[in-house]
Amino acid sequence: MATEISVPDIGDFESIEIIEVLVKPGDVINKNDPIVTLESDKSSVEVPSPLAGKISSLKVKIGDKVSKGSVLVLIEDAETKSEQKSKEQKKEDILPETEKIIKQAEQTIVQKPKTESPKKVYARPNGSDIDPIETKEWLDSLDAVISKDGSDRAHYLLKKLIDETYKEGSHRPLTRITPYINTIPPESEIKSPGDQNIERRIRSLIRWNAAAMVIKANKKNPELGGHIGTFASAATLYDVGMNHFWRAKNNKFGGDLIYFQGHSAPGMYARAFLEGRLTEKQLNNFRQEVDGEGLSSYPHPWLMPKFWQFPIVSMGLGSIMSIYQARFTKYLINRGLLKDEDRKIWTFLGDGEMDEPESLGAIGLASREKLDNLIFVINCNLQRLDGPVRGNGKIIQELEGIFRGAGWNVIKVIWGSYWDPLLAKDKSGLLIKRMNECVDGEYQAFKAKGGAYVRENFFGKYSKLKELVSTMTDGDIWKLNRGGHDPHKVYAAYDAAMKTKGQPTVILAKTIKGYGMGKSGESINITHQQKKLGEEDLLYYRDRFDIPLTDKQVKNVEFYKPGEKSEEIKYLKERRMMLGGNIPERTSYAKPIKKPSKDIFKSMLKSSGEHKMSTTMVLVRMLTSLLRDQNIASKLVPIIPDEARTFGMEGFFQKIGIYAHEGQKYEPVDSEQLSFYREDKKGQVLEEGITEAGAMCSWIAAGTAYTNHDLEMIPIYLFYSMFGFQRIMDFAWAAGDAQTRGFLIGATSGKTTLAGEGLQHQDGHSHLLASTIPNCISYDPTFSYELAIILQEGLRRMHDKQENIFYYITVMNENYQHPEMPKDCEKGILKGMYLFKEFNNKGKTKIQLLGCGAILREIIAAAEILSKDYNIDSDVWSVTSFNELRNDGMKIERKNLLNPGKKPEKSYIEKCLGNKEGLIVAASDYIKTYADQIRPYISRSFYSFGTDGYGRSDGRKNLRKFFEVDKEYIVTYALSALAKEQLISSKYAEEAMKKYKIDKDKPIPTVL
Ligand SMILES: Cc1ncc(C[n+]2csc(CCOP(=O)(O)OP(=O)(O)O)c2C)c(N)n1
Ligand SMILES: [Mg+2]
Repeated sequence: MATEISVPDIGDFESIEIIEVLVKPGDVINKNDPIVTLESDKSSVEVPSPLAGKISSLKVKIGDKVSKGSVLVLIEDAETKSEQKSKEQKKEDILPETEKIIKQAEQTIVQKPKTESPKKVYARPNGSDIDPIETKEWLDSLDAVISKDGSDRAHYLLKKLIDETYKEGSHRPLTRITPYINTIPPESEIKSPGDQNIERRIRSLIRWNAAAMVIKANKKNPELGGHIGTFASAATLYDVGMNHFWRAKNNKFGGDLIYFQGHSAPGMYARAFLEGRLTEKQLNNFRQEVDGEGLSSYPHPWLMPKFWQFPIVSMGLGSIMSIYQARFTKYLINRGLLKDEDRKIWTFLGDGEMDEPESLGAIGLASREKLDNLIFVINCNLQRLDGPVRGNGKIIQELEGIFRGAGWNVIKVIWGSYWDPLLAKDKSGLLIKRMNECVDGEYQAFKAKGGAYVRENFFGKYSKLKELVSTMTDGDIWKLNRGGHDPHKVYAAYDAAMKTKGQPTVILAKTIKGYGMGKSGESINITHQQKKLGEEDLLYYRDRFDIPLTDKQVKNVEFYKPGEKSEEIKYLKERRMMLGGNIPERTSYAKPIKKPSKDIFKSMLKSSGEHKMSTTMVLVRMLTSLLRDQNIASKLVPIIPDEARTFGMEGFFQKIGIYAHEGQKYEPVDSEQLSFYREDKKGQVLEEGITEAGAMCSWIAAGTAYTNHDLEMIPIYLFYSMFGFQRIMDFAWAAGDAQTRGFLIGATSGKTTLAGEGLQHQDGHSHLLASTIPNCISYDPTFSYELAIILQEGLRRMHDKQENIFYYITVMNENYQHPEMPKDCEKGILKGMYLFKEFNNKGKTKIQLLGCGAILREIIAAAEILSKDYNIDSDVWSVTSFNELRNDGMKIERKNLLNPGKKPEKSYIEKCLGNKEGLIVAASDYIKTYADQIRPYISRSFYSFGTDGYGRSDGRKNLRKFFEVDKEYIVTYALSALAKEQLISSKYAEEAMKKYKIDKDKPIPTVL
């Protein structure tokens, strides 16, 4: 007797979408087995069956919207079931030949639709096929279409059908995820041409040497650390790429770019050792870099500049950096600067790493810009550092949904070839059902606990599945491999990824963390940090991978490298030769960009007269001049995250165009205007939208094009100074490691100079952040000529002389007049300070006044007051960089300390101030620590002022008063400091305080 199972009371929800149908007609289910999954905007929920029985028909499909009372399935309940049981009983008595005949006969019988009216119950719903015959007809038609016209035609028809149903009011039956099986069916797999035996042997040797390297280092010194489990899980993923796909850079081809997962570095070293690119001594010095000839813990181009290309290990950065790398490669191609050779960018990521916002933050851009030159390989070993990535869910399914939703081509490589016959044999669909229902926490345990456990806990859930593996031993079950460890499956996935057009591809490869490590590490929670293996485990590892080492050699953790003439070494080298050379390898053949002629910024060295300008405008003007320089024009890459108008750069839109891979498909709303929003396939401006991280990644890609594309480019990224280093410090650090060349411009900088914007916008410390990066040179200039000299020198050093440094320069939005450049100050501008003006004509007392950025003008004004009102002389120094002064001071101090017997050398700051009279007062628009940096190199009284504390919104005048860096405070503090030194009476300072209404009792700004 059939019973209707319908949607039970589900609270306030109405019209909820079915996202999964978990049963089909003919399924025999138990009470509480899930029938469908419903998803509202708040949650998703499975609807379990209130009855045991056989599903006779399915009334819903994926995408349907249901409410309380909607019928889901018809089920033949227990009564029917007992009838069925007795039938089955009878069936067993029939001879096999007869059974065959009956089966054939049954297939030809068209079942009559049931006429009895079903019993209606509110129930835990189910889902099934309401008309299996009709379904079969459709499926047969589909089969016919596929075999006649191919799967593209089938897809077209399906899409048409979906669109039609949508028009008729039904909702698109769209799911974000596919079943938990491989995306590529076995019959569509392209087979690897490789010799699997040799490749396995090579892989085993790499595995061994990688693990041995970590173990040896830690035997020597347990402080050194390292990882075995990560590479162990990823070895096949790398090997298939190295043997068959990754083409190296050479004189005929630009080379694929591979972003290796940072902590799988031991595997790359182990391969390079077999290739003869690294010596045993270097391997012995893994993570011991100080004395040279050591190997970096992770990929650090700064430390291994001929080997590593991409600094990866801070989780998440690899993902977004490679997306922008792929995008920048297309930019260069579209602009006609680079040949299109179908080069690919491959990025290896951990599944745990995908939690980082940076990992997923730019995947939309990758599909929007159709980056089919980009392939992600996510090693889904289901574990991160502490434990499972998604113990209660399935990371592969989650990532599939996310990437598919973002428009990526997703290839799941879940099961290895040993599963294929089982999947083919299982006609009940139960195997896939079981695969779908297990969570990652269970999958992890399956691999940690052995074949018998898998039989009981995976297959054992359903008797039919248990039956399916009944002829297999526990050992056979244990060998049922995961896709990411199967070179055939990995090859097929890589091949498909290489051929994908119009979309980026992500390969989700399921692997086992600590693969091969046995009880000591395989699939257990502590695997990540396992850096030692006991003797027994080592012997197990040797045996598991057939490493030809004696027990004694194993106990000594010796490396193993077969002779040069061995099959393995010959094969390995031959494969790389066929693919054009070594990977990874870092080289550069970029031609330098000739520095611009000296007079390109001539007008900027002159006084601006009455004309007032901000340094931002000065910079934009200089960039415009550079766009007229033949050598430079095409190489400039202006990068702006949706702030061009703030910085007055909208003129660039029309002039050089905004890069848009599809050109401009619309008439811009402002097309009548001069600076209209012009998008162009050959556009030069990278208008990034609101993503400082993305903009920074573009800057890194452009600033390392000299090595990745052998093209020297000049990236200049202008950001809102507060949203610069503070926001993307980790990228800036990686940029230094990658030896990025280019300009970072902190626009609207200074805590009191950016007025109304307030606390979150006012930058008082970016220079200090910049100072922490060893190869970053930073300046806080005030006048147009300073900026001109600095920019010219930057171009010369970075792009003509090709020094591996980058520049951070702050510019402001305060308009003022710019004086003519004083004589002979170029060197000083670059070294960090020069004498701007002397006030020498008045009295006996003198002081040294140091100012930078916006506050230099307050210092100049203070000097005038001191001279005019108090007869105090001063030397006014423009400090373009306290950071540079400190660097020089540090260097000279160190040299002097190391040469105690020699005449001490003078630091630059001592050379400037040594013969000058008077105490020193310094002020900047940054926190005091900025100017304080030079204190150790000064042997005189030194007072520094700055803008410590939270910013707030107000006008510049009020802000400078609040932070005590305006001319009146500087005058008052200078007078007070002179009084303290007993050079003048204290009354002057007291008078000044009255005159300028300075409140002694006002709390220090840091507490306000
Ligand atoms: C930004 C950042 N945070 C933390 C770490 C420390 N860390 C290194 S590896 C790791 C776990 C990585 O797990 P997963 O991404 O799954 O990689 P697997 O080793 O499993 O392949 C963590 C937390 C890091 N390197 N970077
Ligand atoms: Mg992982």
